[in-house]
Amino acid sequence: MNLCEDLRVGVVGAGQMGADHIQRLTHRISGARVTAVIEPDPARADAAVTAAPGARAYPRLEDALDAGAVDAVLIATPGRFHEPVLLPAIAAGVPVLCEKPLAEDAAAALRIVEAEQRSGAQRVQVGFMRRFDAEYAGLRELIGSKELGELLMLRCIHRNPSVLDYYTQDMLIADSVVHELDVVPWLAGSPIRTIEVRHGRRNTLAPAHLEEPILVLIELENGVLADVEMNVSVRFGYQVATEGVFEQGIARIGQPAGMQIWEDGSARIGEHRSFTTRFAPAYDAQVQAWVDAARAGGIAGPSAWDGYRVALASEAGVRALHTRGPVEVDLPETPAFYAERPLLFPSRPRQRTL
Ligand code: ISE
Repeated sequence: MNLCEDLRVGVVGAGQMGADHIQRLTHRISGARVTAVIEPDPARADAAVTAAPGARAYPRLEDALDAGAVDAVLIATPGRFHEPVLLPAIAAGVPVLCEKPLAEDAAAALRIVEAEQRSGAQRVQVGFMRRFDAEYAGLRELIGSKELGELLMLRCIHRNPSVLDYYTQDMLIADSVVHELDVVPWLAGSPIRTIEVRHGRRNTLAPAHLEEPILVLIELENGVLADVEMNVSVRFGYQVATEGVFEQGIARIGQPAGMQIWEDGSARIGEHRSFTTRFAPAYDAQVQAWVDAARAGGIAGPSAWDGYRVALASEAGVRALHTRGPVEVDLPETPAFYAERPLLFPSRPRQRTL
C-alpha cells in the first residue's frame, strides 16, 4: 500500500468488541480508518457506520474485498465465526487482526495456519491484548532480567462481575482462561505441559448452569507452576491481576489504581467493571502496533501459530474441566515458517515506581 495513505480497515462484527474497535480506529489510532463494516444485525450495522464516517456496510467480507474497499481486516465476532472470514481474508492476502480465540477449536485453528502457510506470508495477528499491557510487559522484562532470580510461580486472578446467558461452562476455559493460556507461557518463556482444573465450593450466586469458581493449575515445561482463580460472578467489578513469585522476591501487577477516598469510617478505591476499560490502553497499543505493521506488510504480535498453540491448550483445559487430574498438552514442533519471523513486539522501558 501507499504509506502516505490510511490503512482502510474492514471490521467484521459490530457487537461490544467490534463497536469498541471502531471507536478506537476512528478516534485514537493514527494511519487507519474504517471503510467497511460486516455485521448481520441491521441496527448494529447502522450504528457502526454512523460511528465511522465514510464507512459502508457490506453483507459479506468477500463483497468488501471484491469491491477493493479494504486493505486490512479486523475480526471481532465470537470465535466460532472466525474461520469462514479468516480463510477468504488470507486468500486475498490482506493483513488481519483477529480477536481471541483464533478459531472454534484446534482443528479449525490448524486449517487456518495451514492456509496461511500456503499463502506464503504471515498476515494474521491474534488479539491477545494482554501482551500489550504495560504491566504485563514489565513483568515479562523482569522475569527475563533475572533481577529477582528465577521465576518459580505465577499466581493469577481473573474475575468478572457476571456473564451473559450464552456463557457456558466450557467458556470458563475457552473464552476466559484462554488469556492465561497465551500470556503465562509468554511471560515465563516456556510452553504448557499440563493443565488441571479443581472445583471448590460453588458460588450460589453463579448462573444455575455454571459450576464456578474454578482453580486452574498450569504446569510449564520449565517447571514453573501457575494457578488461575477463574471466577465470573464476583459482582463488585472486573479484576485481572498476577503475582510473580521469584527466588528473591515478589512482583505484583494489576492492582486497582487511581483516587482513594476516605469517607464515613471507610476507605475505598475505584475498580473496573469491564475488560473494555481495564485493558483500554492495551487494546489501543495492540491496534496501533497492528496498523503500523500491516502498513509495512507484517504483523506485530501473537501469530496464528500462537493462536493454534492456545487452541490445543484450551482443548486440554476443557477436558480437564470435566475430569480429575492433570491433562497433558501435546504441542507440535513450531514450523520454520513461524519460527523464523522476527517479532515486532513493542518494547517499553520497564516501569518502576520505587
Ligand atoms: C471475555 O470474552 C474476554 O475476553 C475478557 O478479557 C475475559 O476477562 C472474559 O472472561 C471473557 O468472557
